Amino acid sequence: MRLALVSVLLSSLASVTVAEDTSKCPTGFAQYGNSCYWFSNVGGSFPEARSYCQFFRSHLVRITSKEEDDFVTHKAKQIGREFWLGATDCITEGEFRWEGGVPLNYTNWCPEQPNNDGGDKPHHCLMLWKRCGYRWNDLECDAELYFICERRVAGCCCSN
Ligand SMILES: [Ca+2]
Ligand SMILES: [Ca+2]
Repeated sequence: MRLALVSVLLSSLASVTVAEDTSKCPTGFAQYGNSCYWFSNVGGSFPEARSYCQFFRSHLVRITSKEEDDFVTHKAKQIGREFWLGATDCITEGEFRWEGGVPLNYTNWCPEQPNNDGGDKPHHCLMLWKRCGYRWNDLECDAELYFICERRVAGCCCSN
């Protein structure tokens, strides 16, 4: 992680610390279902985005249903930015998986994507593509995008 990112990360800590009230999500995270989501206000490469989410005890978002996709897309449209999602095809070309190795059972690819097409930089990382109505596209992983972190709501699912 670059030094600049670390300092941005630390300076934005105040906006993402865990709230002391009854909210099930940390301040700055939006709740939907059993998850909390943070739409970043800083950009970074895919690896930087992943580290950033880990720092906040979360992971890059995994979209596993049409309903969750609608929630994420609606917010992304409101904000008007493109975001990293938490999947790559780094292990096997063409086989996208969420971080942790989970296959993508729900997808919302832009037509003709994923195309892995980046000349000398192939596309291995998943993003919400504004030009395609915020449907999914694969992109070179060192592109700088905003990103979405997800974590379980507090007290959720502890028996699992
Ligand atoms: Ca690829
Ligand atoms: Ca692509």
